[in-house]
Amino acid sequence: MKASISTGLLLLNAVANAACPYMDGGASLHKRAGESGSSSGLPGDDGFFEKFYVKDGEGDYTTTDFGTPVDDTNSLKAGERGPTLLEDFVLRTKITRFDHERVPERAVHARGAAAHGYFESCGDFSNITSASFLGKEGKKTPVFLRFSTVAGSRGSADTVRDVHGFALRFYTGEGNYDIVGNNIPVFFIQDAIQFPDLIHSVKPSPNNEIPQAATAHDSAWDFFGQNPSTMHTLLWALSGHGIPRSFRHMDGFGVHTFRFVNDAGKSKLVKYHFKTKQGLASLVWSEALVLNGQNPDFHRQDLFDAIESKNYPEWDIGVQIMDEDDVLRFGFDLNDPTKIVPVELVPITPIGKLVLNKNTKNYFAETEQAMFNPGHVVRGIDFSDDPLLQGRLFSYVDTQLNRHGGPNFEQLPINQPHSEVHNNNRDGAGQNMIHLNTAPYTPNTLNGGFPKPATQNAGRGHFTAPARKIVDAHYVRTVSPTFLDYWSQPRLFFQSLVPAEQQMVVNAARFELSKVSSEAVRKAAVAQFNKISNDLAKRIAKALGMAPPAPDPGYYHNNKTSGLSTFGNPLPNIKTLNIGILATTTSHASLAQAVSLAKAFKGKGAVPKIVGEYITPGVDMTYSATDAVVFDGVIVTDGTSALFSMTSASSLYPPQRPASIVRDAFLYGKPIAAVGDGKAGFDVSSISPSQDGVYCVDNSGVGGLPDTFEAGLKTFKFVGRFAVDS
Ligand code: HDD
Repeated sequence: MKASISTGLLLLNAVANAACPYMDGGASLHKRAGESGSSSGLPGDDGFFEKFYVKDGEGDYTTTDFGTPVDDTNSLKAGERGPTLLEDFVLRTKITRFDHERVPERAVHARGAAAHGYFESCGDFSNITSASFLGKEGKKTPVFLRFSTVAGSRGSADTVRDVHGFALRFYTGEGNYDIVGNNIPVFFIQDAIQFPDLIHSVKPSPNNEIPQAATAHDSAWDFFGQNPSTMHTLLWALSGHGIPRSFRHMDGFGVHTFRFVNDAGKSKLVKYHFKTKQGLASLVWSEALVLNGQNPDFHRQDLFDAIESKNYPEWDIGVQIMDEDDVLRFGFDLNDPTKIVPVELVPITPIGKLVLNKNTKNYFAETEQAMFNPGHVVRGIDFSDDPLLQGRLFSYVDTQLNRHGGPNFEQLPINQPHSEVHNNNRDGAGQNMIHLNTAPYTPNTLNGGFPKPATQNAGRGHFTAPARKIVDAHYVRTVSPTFLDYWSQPRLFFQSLVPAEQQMVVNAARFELSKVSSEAVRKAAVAQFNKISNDLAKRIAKALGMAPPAPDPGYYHNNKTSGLSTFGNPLPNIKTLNIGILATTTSHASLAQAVSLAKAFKGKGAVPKIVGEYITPGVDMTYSATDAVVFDGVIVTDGTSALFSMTSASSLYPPQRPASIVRDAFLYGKPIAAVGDGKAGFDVSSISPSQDGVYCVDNSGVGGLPDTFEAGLKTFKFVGRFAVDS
């Protein structure tokens, strides 16, 4: 597309041009004559951005923002060596624009990455919801999904321990619908009024802004210890769910209970689940720590690369569907966001799949300016009385006003619905539309009565579920007694984990609490853990040098549920997994073997990288610049034994780097393999080839290695290597 910046033409063409959704009277403000607009041809891509907004910047001379062609590479000076003149509008406007490039980062979830894609409905669900995107089997709706961490600032590292945001927008034919969820199905608090307290406690200390993107400090644990509602989410965050392998390898949840409402006004309570089709996978903590330095962009890079290589991540979307009368039926309150509904009580009904198939083209315009809002709902969707959700409905609009300094943020390309907008909202900072209606009020006769209010029965308007009602009650500032069991479900979670992941929780709590300096805060936290499980509390207390607490069994039970452990199932395939193939540039045979193994793994959809001492044909990366953390499995080729000698250090890379890659991969639970004398890489760290996930073959057996190793990669983490408290 030729450059499309000349705003002077834009408006004139707009009125003459094709129908546009964004303006009274239906004329386009954005499409220019000669612009064809194009979609990528991918399913669900309606070409919205390309059609209306993409500017490629090629071919034209530089202009100012107001269209005057100028030279913006030299400032205007009084003589060649003289001072710059205040008159230089080119300099002043360029610098002013630069000074204003940043908008305030998100108050929470500042660090994130996003992609476009589509949702495909797997049925006609009009019997339970009138939401149009669920009205027909095979119906595709464009989506935008942003992943994030919560506590860190915009420049923080990806692999910190945190709850991860899963904010999904559907651009439906009847308006934008946002599910602003997380990868953990519960939340820390039950009332939005506590949100500033929660966030103040987890954010860095006000005096020195330490630590960044971490809860391993006194104030966070002070808050957790004093607010037992945090316990359930905290346990999830301390498990593998807090340090996912990638955004693609985590589930998403809507967290709150919502309502589906059909055309007739009949409603159901629903909870959303987004099940990753890549399989659940997690890092281990020591690995995550190294990754923070090795590649702080690890997760956003993974997402971007997967989509570029056409390995489009997918999630199955399902809902747990409950009747209005079920709200207190299960022994807890469905309006309490600290509770899951175990799948044994209510199974998940599939409603479709989500596919991400298109990267953003401009991080700021799309990812940074995306303004999600749980209050973006469409006909067929309604809220619940969850007090956390109710408060969020205020907060998200308010925060966008702060970030964008005015009320017109919904007009930004990424925020615009792909359906028509008609209303009498007017003016404000950054208004893009030229509204032609001179009767911007309702009711009116001068504009034929338009736009008219849309209702349940006219104009397919959004409507509140008729079944919603308030009970006859007094105003209170208190917690509902139906919200007060804070410990049964964290116990259910802990008991549903495999022992190795339970140990991860214990170790994570030990790590975090060891960094807490206040003894009182540590004691309060252990007391809360003890209400969940005496075993858990004793194991944590041990590392903190505290006496083992006596059981506090008020909420102890023996129940378990399924599907909660990150280590429950092998991955479905090895596509996009990174394999480090260690070779040496001193041996042709080693490199040739590496190349042939790489070919075999590429055939399986994996991403092999050949590592050598220096860059030469065949070598992808050097020992000086890589580490075990960037690989999901490591293979050592034959002919490399000299690399592992403890006495012959090479100046080409940090001391013993090849040996530490093999050793660390083993310690992080990854599959490792050696061919021929590459076994020296195991011997130097006393790694026994008889262990699970450790493969040794001679040169004659190298042909079968890809298949064997594939099975190891699917297992992903060999948790038998991790010590568990006896
Ligand atoms: Fe929130 C952003 C998820 C409770 C106030 N939240 C934000 C994002 C996600 C969530 C994924 C990032 C959206 C994006 O990618 O742009 N938040 C949740 C979940 C919650 C939750 C799952 C509980 C179930 N949030 C919550 C409460 C409040 C907020 C109770 C305030 C009362 N959240 C915000 C915010 C943010 C935000 C300050 C920051 C930037 C933004 O909204 O757009 O308004």
